[in-house]
Order: sequence, then structure tokens, then C-alpha cells
Amino acid sequence: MGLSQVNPLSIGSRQDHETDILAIQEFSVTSEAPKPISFNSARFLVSAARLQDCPPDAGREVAFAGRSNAGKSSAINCITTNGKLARTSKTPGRTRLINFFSLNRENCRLVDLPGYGYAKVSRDMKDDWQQHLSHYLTERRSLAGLVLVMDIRHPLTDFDQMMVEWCEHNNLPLMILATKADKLKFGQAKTAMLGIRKALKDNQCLEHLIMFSATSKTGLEECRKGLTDWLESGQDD
Ligand SMILES: Nc1nc2c(ncn2[C@@H]2O[C@H](COP(=O)(O)OP(=O)(O)OP(=O)(O)O)[C@@H](O)[C@H]2O)c(=O)[nH]1
Ligand SMILES: [Mg+2]
Repeated sequence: MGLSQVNPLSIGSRQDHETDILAIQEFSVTSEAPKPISFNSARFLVSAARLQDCPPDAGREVAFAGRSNAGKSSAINCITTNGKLARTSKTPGRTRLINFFSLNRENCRLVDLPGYGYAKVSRDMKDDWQQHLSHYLTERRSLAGLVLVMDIRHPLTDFDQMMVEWCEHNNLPLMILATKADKLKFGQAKTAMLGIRKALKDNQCLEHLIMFSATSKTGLEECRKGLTDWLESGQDD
């Protein structure tokens, strides 16, 4: 039988049937097994100056907090393999807004918080930031965990300790990235990690303490794994 003699209607119905089967398979795949989170998929979503400008408080998000210049934005760029995603700068205080980045799973986000302790801003401005930050931290229901980024050479500043205590008080899972590890010899970095571990030995909220470097990618996979666990847990969609 030549191609011209094939009944086009029968081909049509078979194709429809196959399409239906494919659609059913696709539906069951998406409804039963959600796509694994891919950090490379991160896209800028929105910048918010205050809580009411933030995206809807649904799903799960992980926020990066820490001192100004500690390396929060660089860590986000390293995790997402996108050097241009979050703005980094040698000038402290670069990130002045709460920046949201969406991931490939619906309602999963990474959040770059404004750095604390930027000396050059006025007292009023500092108070204003702190207020927005604490508003975000206390009100945001989708916050699944906090990543506290600290320079491994200057760990556990007063602000860092305040954040640890805040997580402890609020039962919020905490990950510490002791970053810029490439700036120390390995032995010195190890000693610094032991010091942090010892200082926080009684903290229940500390789930991950990771030696990290955005430059050399030290600790990257451990960090991604911890973030994935937080973002995926409790999500059945
Ligand atoms: N060597 C090295 N430099 C880093 C690392 N992470 C960040 N930096 C540098 O540290 C400076 C500050 O980094 P940012 O990522 O902008 O810091 P931030 O915490 O987002 O700062 P704010 O937005 O001001 O709060 C930049 O010059 C980065 O290149 C790292 O792992 N190793
Ligand atoms: Mg920043």
C-alpha cells in the first residue's frame, strides 16, 4: 500500500490515541514525581523594599543573611552557577533590597537579604533596614531555613550571634556558610571551623556548618544538598 492510499482518518485517530496516552503519562509523571530542583534554573524574580512588596508568601524559600560584604550574593551566584544573578561588589552595602530568585519548581525561591553592618549609612537608614529585615524574618511563613554567611576569617560577629539566637528561638533551621575559605590555608580554615563548631555546640537549630568558598567552590555540593532538603521537604506538589 502506497502512502497516498493510507486512510488519513485512521492515522489521525491513532495519533490522537497515542497523544492521549502520552498526556496521561505526562500528567502522572508531573503529579507523582515533581522535577528535582535545579539551582542553575534560578531567575531574578523581584526586589522588595519591605514586606508588602515581597512575592506571595506561598511555597518555600531559603534566605541568605549575614554581614555586609560577607559574601552572600557571591554564594548565591556560585550555587546557581550564574555569576550575574545577584549583584556582588567590593563596596559593602551593595544589596539594599530583599532580592528574590525563583527556581524551576513552583513557589521555590532563594532570597538575598540586605547585609548588616554597613558603616557608611546613616543611623536612621540602618534602623529602617533592620526593621524590614526583622519584619521579613518574623512574618514570612514560607521561610524554610536561613543561610547565615560569615567570613571565615571573622566569624560569629555580634550580628551573627543574634541571628543564630533568633533561629534558635524560632525553631528555624540554620545553615552556616563559613565563606572565603580560599583566603586561608587549609589548616587555618579547619581550626576556624572547629572554633565555630565549639561555640555553637549547644544550638539545636544548626543543621549544616559548611566550610565554603565561592571562588574555589569548596563546600558547594554539601550546601546545595542542604538547600534542596529544605526546599523539598513538606512539598507534595
Ligand atoms: N576570595 C573570595 N572572595 C569572595 C568570596 N565571596 C565573596 N567574595 C568577595 O567579597 C566581596 C563581597 O561579596 P558580596 O557577595 O558582594 O557580599 P555581600 O554579602 O552580598 O555584600 P552586601 O550585598 O554588601 O551585603 C566581593 O568583592 C566578592 O568578590 C569567596 O569565597 N572568596
Ligand atoms: Mg550582596
